[in-house]
Amino acid sequence: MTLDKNKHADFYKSMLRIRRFEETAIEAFSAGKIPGFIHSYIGEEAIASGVCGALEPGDLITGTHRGHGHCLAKGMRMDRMMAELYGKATGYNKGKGGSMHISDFSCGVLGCNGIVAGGIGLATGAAWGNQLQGNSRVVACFFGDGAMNRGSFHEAVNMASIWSLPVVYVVEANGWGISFSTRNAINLVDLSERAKAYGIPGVSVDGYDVMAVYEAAKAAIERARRGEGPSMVVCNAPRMRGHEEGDPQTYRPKDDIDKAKKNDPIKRYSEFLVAQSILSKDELKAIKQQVEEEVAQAIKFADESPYPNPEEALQDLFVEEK
Ligand SMILES: Cc1ncc(C[n+]2csc(CCOP(=O)(O)OP(=O)(O)O)c2C)c(N)n1
Repeated sequence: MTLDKNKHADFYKSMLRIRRFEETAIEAFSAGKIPGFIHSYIGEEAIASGVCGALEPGDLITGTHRGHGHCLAKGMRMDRMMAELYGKATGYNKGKGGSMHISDFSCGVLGCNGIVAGGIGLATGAAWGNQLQGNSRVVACFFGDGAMNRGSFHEAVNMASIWSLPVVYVVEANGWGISFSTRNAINLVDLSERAKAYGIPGVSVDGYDVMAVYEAAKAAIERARRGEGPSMVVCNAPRMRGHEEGDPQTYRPKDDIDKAKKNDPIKRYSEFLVAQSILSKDELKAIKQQVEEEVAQAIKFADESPYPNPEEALQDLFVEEK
């Protein structure tokens, strides 16, 4: 697939935005500015960037507990994202969602989710809603390889298949569910083989390769938009960091971590862009500069924003009784 230069620049910028957001959030977390947990998306940037790069603005996504990258790739603002992580009133969810529960319906982000596989039912329901409304929206549903073993995965994917729902199941196969290796949890080398059991197309791609992800996602999204039903795209992207910040990964061989880091998807992609004369080193530098400015502004915004008033603690949590 040949892509134009602007698309490559968009992919590079999207991946870098996610990487720099995560690195900066980790620093802020270590400095005690962010409560709770950080499950970083470092190493998985090509997945959200490739999939969201194939979606239309009106399409929908569901994220996971590792969801900052999903939100950024779908077009959410970095400053309000960072403020949400800080628990500030200016955050997307007024600081009440935090790192794992960010949503922005105006961007088509139906929500990240602290419940493993929690988004699969929501995405499938949203796809059913799209079908009933007769609109052409597609839902991309991100989840980890660990989530594939939950019952809701089976129920939702089966339902999407029999009703030909417009949803793409994107498996972020980083090889681990916390400290439990996927190899010990699923007796398959190629996880996309599971798709066969539901009678839907399944494909496995290199999840470090944004172009491969884009190509596979595009085919699946177009199929869904034509009304031909769901697909599964498994993106293999060995986890580059711990499950969460602070995880010492003592359960994992060191060379496994080193191998993942050596393959860094952003480094690989930038080397490819320069070697193929698609973007020059100066053009990459200019994109980096834009991202650095956005990150600096996001941190300043989060630092300077107020915390929500305690009196607002119970607002927006429950549906009002009529
Ligand atoms: C229903 C449920 N069970 C257990 C947990 C605890 N938990 C949080 S993340 C996680 C592992 C998830 O692995 P995977 O789906 O592969 O996503 P990854 O963290 O690798 O991105 C578990 C078991 C949870 N949050 N929700």
